[in-house]
Amino acid sequence: MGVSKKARILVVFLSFLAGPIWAGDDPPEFVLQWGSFGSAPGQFRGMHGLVVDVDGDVYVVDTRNNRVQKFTGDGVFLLEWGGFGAAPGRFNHPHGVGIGPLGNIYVSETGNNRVQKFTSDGVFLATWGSFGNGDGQFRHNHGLAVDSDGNVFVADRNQNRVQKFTSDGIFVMAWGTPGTGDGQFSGTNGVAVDAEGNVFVGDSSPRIQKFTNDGVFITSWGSAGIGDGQFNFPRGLSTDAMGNLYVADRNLHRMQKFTGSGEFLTKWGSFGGGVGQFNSPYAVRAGGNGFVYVADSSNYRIQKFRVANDPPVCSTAQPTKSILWPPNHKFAAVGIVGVNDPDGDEVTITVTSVTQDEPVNGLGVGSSGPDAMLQGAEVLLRKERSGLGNGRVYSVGFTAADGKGARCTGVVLVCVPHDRRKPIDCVDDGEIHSSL
Ligand SMILES: [Ca+2]
Ligand SMILES: [Ca+2]
Ligand SMILES: [Ca+2]
Repeated sequence: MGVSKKARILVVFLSFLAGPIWAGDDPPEFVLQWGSFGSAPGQFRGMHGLVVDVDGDVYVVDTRNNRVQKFTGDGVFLLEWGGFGAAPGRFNHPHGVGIGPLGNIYVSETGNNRVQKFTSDGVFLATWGSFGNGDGQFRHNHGLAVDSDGNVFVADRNQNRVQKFTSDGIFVMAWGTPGTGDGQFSGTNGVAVDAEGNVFVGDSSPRIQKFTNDGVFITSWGSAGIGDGQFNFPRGLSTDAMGNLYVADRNLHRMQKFTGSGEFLTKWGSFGGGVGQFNSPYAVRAGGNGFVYVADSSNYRIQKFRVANDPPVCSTAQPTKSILWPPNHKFAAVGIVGVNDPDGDEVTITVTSVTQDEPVNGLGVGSSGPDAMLQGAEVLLRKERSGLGNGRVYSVGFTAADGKGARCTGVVLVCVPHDRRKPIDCVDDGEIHSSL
């Protein structure tokens, strides 16, 4: 017996005091990479943006080749469009890219000071923008993001502002002035939008600022440096489905991940050409299915990572009822609560086994059997104990799955005391009888 009887009795009662625990966030794991220097399909010359669609396909803005390339999530080349020029469908230094709720692809071009809208196969749909200071005009427009309503946010870098447009390019509003105060910018670079419509902007202060969908300042974080939560050039921003924010720091050659309110979660990467290293990473994008892609620009490759998934924590589990009374031989339904997932995943509980420290049928315990019935997330336990004993202890085994392939197993104890005197008499005699 690894756990003393006393300790097991204590667990029954102390488990009510246990709260949720936080287990941090591990860096994503490298999965694969593709690309090399050149202009053939699947080759790159400086990639400043990328985006992932609902099917998991990846669109890469191949900046100095003036084209967009589309790949499967594993890097198989699908198609490309563009070519140098100012005509519709051509590019002059394309930078940021976003994807609309209908799957349309929006590309921000610094050389032509405009935004172009395409189908997911690269068919030209619309364009807007020109060089200048007015509404809907740009001066070196960089990052671009699209919210779930189709609004398009463009980081208008040299004018230290963000401009918001409808999905068809009608100017809605702009915010930002030069400076380092709240709502001010030192060169807007990266922009991202979460599922609630909050807008994140990275500038060269360097820091991240968070705004409402209408540009009202919410919070900011970051300063110059190499510590956790510090930046040099936060160029690429991406939210994930959970509302976290990834930041690609071009000059520090690393990724950082934060909660939506700026709490540091993890980081990875260093300067170099090895697996998981970076050379001027301009863009990061969290796709579905837990994958994160990085445009490792001066290594002329895309690296794909898988977000580490922590299993749920079963040690904090509690039964919904730890004492069953009165001992009238009837069934009581008992569930399991208190299992938390460090990643915030929804946890599914399944009760898998029940044992007890008294015989199912025996002297003074009644001839009723079985004494437990599995009901998925719950178990029915018979309110029964030996009249000659010291209380019956049920050990309820369960698994908790997070829907992403990780699970934990645990046991909670439920007691039918001998009587109602205090302290409650519930001694686990250690004998193992299946209750089923
Ligand atoms: Ca998990
Ligand atoms: Ca029985
Ligand atoms: Ca007992």
